Amino acid sequence: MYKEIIEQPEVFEKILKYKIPEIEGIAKKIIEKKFNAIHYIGCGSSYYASMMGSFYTNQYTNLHTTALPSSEFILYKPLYIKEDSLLVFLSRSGETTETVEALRKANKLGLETLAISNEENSSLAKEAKYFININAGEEKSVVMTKTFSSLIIILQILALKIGIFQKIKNIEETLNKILNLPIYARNLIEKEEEKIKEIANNYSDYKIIFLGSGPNYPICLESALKLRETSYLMTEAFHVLEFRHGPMAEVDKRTLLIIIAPKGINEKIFIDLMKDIKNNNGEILAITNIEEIYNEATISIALPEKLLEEISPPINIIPNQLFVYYISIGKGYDPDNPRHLSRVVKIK
Ligand code: F1P
Repeated sequence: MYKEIIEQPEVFEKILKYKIPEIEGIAKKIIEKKFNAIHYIGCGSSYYASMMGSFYTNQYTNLHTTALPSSEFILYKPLYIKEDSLLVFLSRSGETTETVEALRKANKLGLETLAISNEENSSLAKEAKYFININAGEEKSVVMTKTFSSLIIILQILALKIGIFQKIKNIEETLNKILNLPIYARNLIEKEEEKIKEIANNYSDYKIIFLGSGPNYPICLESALKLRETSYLMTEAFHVLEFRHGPMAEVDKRTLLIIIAPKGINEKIFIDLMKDIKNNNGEILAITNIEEIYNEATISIALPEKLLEEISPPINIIPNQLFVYYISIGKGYDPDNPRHLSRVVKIK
């Protein structure tokens, strides 16, 4: 896991250097086929990646879109998913039982399918009509790190390319900003890793809750899943303002709220909430490049100065991956091989 977290800058670099034409080719096909909707489907981290795919599709295209766990698609296929929909199946392994079954169900129904996986010889890759290889390199750890961040970069580029073909205004510039992700990832790891390790040691016995908005909400869910997988801790993730609608009652002096706050967010909403959390004796770890938020938090991790919300998710996940890694190590666990979990979840 550690090696895979640390090598993300190089992996991002390779993806951005080699994969954009392939992604554009798929976007072109999606336009030619005149789909009205794209539905993203996956399990676990790949389901959270589906939520990201759906978010970007909402932001950059005029296609209808949803994200579904694979099992829900199998058990309760929504009526709105029909011939004018493209179904996108996401999976690191390409072999997760529910995702493969969901793909087979879609094929049986005569629906159009695209698989995005890190395994080009997997069932998903072979059985879907279209395929994009994540090409993140081998990921040995049971828990997903570099494959997840690489997958969400691909999903953002795919949605952008579709939107550009659809002549959606003011989105072309975002592609150029994405090209800076490797530098941002490298800077963050170099500058903040030691501090993250120290914070993990200090807060490993706290109740930990992740908060974020927009594209960073699935990042909070993914961060919470990483913490559960590697340290067996109960944790939660919420949309920023949803936290006031009940969960606030849980806050006490042993609660750490991890708030993802890159430039571009609604700062006032975040700062007001942070003040309320502090009044309720909670502690706050801000992952931010906004000075006021950095100073308002109990403790902060600095995001690269120019990083904006829109392209920030693959960067924001990195401090949380390191944080949960160091908590797990500190507790004497093996984060690469969580108990009760296998690399590929297969159900008989
Ligand atoms: C999905 C998944 C991961 C989880 C673990 C087991 O796998 O549930 O999210 O961390 O590795 O598998 P996949 O379908 O993306 O291979």
